[in-house]
Amino acid sequence: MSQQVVISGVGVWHPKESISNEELVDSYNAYVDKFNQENKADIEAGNVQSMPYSSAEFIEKASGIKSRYIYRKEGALDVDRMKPLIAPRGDEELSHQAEIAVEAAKLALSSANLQASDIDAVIVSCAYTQRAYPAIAIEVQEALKIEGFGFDMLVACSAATFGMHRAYEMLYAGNAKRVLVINPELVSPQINYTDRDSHFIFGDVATATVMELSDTAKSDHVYNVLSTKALTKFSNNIRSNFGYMTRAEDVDPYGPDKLFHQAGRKVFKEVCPLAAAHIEAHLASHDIAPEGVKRWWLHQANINMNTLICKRLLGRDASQEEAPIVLDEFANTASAGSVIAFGLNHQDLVSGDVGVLCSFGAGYSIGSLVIQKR
Ligand code: CO8
Repeated sequence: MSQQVVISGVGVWHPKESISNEELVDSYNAYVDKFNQENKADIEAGNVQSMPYSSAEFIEKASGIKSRYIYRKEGALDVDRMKPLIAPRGDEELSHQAEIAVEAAKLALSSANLQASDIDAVIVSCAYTQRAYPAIAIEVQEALKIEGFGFDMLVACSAATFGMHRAYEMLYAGNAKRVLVINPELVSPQINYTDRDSHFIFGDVATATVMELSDTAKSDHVYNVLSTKALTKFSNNIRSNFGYMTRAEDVDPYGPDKLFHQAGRKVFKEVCPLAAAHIEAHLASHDIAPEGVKRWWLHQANINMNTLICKRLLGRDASQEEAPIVLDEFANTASAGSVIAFGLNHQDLVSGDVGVLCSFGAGYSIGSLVIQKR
């Protein structure tokens, strides 16, 4: 193969507002007090279960998360609301999700030393899109004045890596010359802030990468994509059932089962070995041993998962330099986590250094790219 697909730019955008564990827990616990007080008689009669308190110490210990960014903080901590308050926008205005996608895209373009007019394909890949159509990618195309084509794709936690996989194939097929892969993870509207098992997990962010062929790439930090590898295996352990069918089903479209929910412990136990085996096999296809990897840009769901996966691969703990953790600041940002880790920790590698970018989670879905600094 004479041509080489590369990642030539990356952008990480986050909202200004954030919520610390302490703020989140104070609000949740106040909600619990209110709920338990309002349902006192039913709780005492055994008809309703009392709600338990959350704890900032638990959250940090169980997940490594200390804070999370949020697109609109107003409303999310209000015990009478418990969801962000986001003003609706008309059809003639830029949608919220396209707006944050454009922010990340501009950062990625600038890091690739390119203009929007250099791009000829846009993939918006993330855990949710705010509507079915027209595609957010096509709205972004219009906002940035990009000729060519665009489409949306959803693969939950692996949307970003799977989107990069599609870009890789499109470039090798000659169907596009430069592709913007954007991950506007505007997840806060789907978080159940009244569920202590999951209220702390997610944060809002938008990431983007530029992928092109090596001979056109002119940025300071170009990464050759040696190959891509994907795996999916159906699991009900992470679900979000909100969707267009609810109108016909006569059910509450915003009930707890319609929002994000999971069996976190099961996910942890099942996904860690799957991810470690997947990465090991991907590296083996290049005759690269895990010790030969300079940096691990892993999915950011839980610090303990990343520790375990690295230990399985390396037989020892990985340092923060080897496997950077960003979820303390960002929390789980659905598919964007590994791209944030890459975006904030890739400039110091030298020519020839190899790294692994890998997502794992809902689906289950695992997506990896073995990349090498040019
Ligand atoms: N405060 C205090 N106690 C708590 C809290 C809390 N907030 N939450 C749970 N507890 C309690 C539990 O009830 C349990 O009590 P008991 O022992 O009495 O039953 C105890 O603490 C221990 O609970 P767990 O066993 O659940 O605790 P874990 O150590 O397993 O930690 C985690 C829970 C952090 C959820 C952990 O299991 C985990 O991270 N698992 C992996 C999950 C994962 O990777 N999920 C993928 C997420 S999906 C994704 O990334 C993208 C999806 C799309 C995004 C959509 C966004 C809206």
